[in-house]
Amino acid sequence: MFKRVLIANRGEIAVRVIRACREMAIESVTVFSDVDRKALHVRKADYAYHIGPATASESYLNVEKILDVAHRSGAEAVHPGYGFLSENANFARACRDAGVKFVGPSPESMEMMGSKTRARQNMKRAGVPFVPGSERGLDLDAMERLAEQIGYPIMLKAAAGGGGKGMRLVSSASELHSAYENARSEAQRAFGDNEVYIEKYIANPRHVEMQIFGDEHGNVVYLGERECSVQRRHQKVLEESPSPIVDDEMRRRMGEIAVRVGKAANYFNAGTVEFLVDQQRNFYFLEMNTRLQVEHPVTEFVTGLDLVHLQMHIAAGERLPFKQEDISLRGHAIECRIYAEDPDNNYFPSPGQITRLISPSGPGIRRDSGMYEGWTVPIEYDPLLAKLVGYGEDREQAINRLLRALYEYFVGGIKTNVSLFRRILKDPDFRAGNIDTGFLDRLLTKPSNETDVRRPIIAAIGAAIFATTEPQTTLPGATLAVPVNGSPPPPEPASNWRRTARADAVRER
Ligand code: MV4
Repeated sequence: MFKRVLIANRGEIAVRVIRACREMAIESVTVFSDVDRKALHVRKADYAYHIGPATASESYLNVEKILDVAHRSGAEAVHPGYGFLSENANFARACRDAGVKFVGPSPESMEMMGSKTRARQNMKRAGVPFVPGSERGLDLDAMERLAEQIGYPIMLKAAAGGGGKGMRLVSSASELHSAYENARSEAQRAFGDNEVYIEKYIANPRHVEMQIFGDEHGNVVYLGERECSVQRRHQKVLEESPSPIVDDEMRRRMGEIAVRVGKAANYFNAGTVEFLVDQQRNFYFLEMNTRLQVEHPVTEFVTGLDLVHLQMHIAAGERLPFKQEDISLRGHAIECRIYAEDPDNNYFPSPGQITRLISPSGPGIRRDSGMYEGWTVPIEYDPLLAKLVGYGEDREQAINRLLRALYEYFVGGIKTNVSLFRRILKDPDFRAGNIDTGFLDRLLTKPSNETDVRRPIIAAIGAAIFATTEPQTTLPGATLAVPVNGSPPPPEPASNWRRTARADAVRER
């Protein structure tokens, strides 16, 4: 096993990987930019190196600087986390050339999945069902003919795209020409590649993804699915495992197809195969993510595995320590992504100093966080602060534990989306498992307690009481100085319990 690993990331995922390193007696090396000097990952790591200004291209995305730290620190491997360099095949290749092990798949696998048309060609050969359409970029003539054949509405997608960038919905033949020109120029600007292909449009799909894991000896297994339909503007908000619509039989079919995808890509380490699921529960390969994902904790809960430990063992050349039949799923896990964003201002990013932080815990709760009281959330990066994950024997227990934990959560000084999860988890459609990729937009157009006009007044009263009762300034049992003029001693300070109960009572519900 490695003795020292460089973590080329920041925030909660860097902390997550540091924790795994500590458990495995691996020394952790981290990097930080100017605005991250006081970040939690810097405090928790064994070593931390300054790599430059806040601008990611000059710090967390800078291959030379990251590899320079790997050499100077003596790290034998690099864990990329998610985002930043995690899906950059050139970085994985540069690591290989520099003799530093990349904790992830091969650059060749990453390249295959980086182009959606290349992925579709390979999946066709491997017999994987994907959304009907073209396997390569088309010119306008060919596009018009295929669109007629498939039938409108259709979607145009950029081959180099992903995560919703460079997509166009086309409802009729008359719209195709201009949509095609727009999609091409947008793709050229965004990705430096104007290849555009066509897919049949799936209305109100669900987004379900399958976790896979491969070793460097050709073995690939699946570790169950995650339901990721609760999203807004292609940003996931809440994920769960298992999916409420996937039964054992569908899981086995989807899992076997995901393994076929992995094998067709000579895939190793952690990967995720994304599917679109239509209203008849047909599912289609969409794309593959060649990294550990934000939402991996829900899979860890239901499988009982530690995916980061597993990543390290696989990167060290070991074989998968289990076979498919050894994997069993138990219970239900749901993850809430806590973002620094303002629910009253269209979920706009809300950076700033965290002046007060009260964090939940208790039965079935896991919190992966990159924040602490007193820390200032920088504006330069993704506003994800923490992930709150609830586990239960069944979905209802997971929901109830999460709701309880969300009521315990208090983040002061900045705005967060904590209140949004209280709405989602109480929503009858959500509780019934009736969710698709349009669920959250529909929920946000419904009126809620959160838009009550009395809210600012209630909040102001609550804040005033909170400010005078928290934090505690007098030790319990301590008597205040008795004035010399002989007036009666001041009343006993309220007990800790009473202060806390008062503070709780005035916080928004
Ligand atoms: C689609 C689709 C409907 N039909 N493709 C959006 C993100 C990108 N990875 C794929 N996306 C979609 N592709 C066809 N042929 C609907 C979406 C889509 C979506 C997919 C997954 C998760 C959330 C989504 C939200 C809106 C649209």
